[in-house]
Amino acid sequence: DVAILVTGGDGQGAALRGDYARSGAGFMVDQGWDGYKAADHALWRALYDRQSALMARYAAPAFIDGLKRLDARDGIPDFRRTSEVLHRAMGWTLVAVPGLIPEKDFFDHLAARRFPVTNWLRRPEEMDYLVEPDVFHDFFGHVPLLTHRVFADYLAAYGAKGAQAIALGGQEALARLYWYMVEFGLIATPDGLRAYGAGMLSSRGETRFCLDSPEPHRIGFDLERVMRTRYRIDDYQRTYFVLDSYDQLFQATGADFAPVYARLKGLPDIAPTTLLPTDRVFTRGRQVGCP
Ligand code: HBI
Ligand code: FE
Repeated sequence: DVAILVTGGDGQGAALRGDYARSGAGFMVDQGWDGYKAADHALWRALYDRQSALMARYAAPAFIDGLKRLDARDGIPDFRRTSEVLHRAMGWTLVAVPGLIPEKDFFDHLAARRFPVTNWLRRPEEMDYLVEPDVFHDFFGHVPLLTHRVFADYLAAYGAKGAQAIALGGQEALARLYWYMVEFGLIATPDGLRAYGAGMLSSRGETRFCLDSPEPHRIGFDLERVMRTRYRIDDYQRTYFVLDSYDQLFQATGADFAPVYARLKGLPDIAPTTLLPTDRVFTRGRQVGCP
């Protein structure tokens, strides 16, 4: 039964909410845009307004630019329309999926410049938090940066690395790279640190926490450091990694990861709260209340 399980980051699994029975190749489904109700669009606008109000202070300039270009405030966007805009800009399209899909299919979509977007919206009582990605997380969080040349190219290059990772036992390392640099990435700008990750920018609480809180570490990006660091899926992150530029991320994926995975096999994982002497520290977190 495909609906049962997709294994999350560090091995945690969960039952999934979407309708997987209707999905075809690559778990693609019809978005079913005509099926959204007025209440769904209203909830979208509430989420959108709440979140977009925070962006000027917290989000990276490239994210803010992309969000404006998507013109998605009025209601849950029709992916066919957004795909036209994205395809003209960067060669990406959006495909609807029922929710989390197996890693292999996920990587294949990214490599083909198709971004999988969940087609259902959370319930009103889940405004602040839900476990699985929904259309608000996937679209508001991820799609704006698909309008940015370098980041869009990075994400496709990332997807193209999936098959090798699966063959060499590097999935965990590759998944951590996604988690820290696509879901929860920070970037240094002339005005200070800014967030560009979908995980924090689709969450009202973590948008503020990731930049304002004295608790988490903020450490300069280093590919192998990121790949060795475990992460939490049930709470705000204890460490965020900081890019100097999206180019830095793209350059890092230019390397062959086979020797990287081989090296990582001999090295221990790093806990989410650990700071190493070799880290380039932007801020050292207090890590209060963390084991
Ligand atoms: N499926 N729809 C969806 N969205 C994701 O972000 C996603 C996924 N499947 C697997 C997956 N992410 C992770 O394993 C990534 O770390 C690769
Ligand atoms: Fe995501």
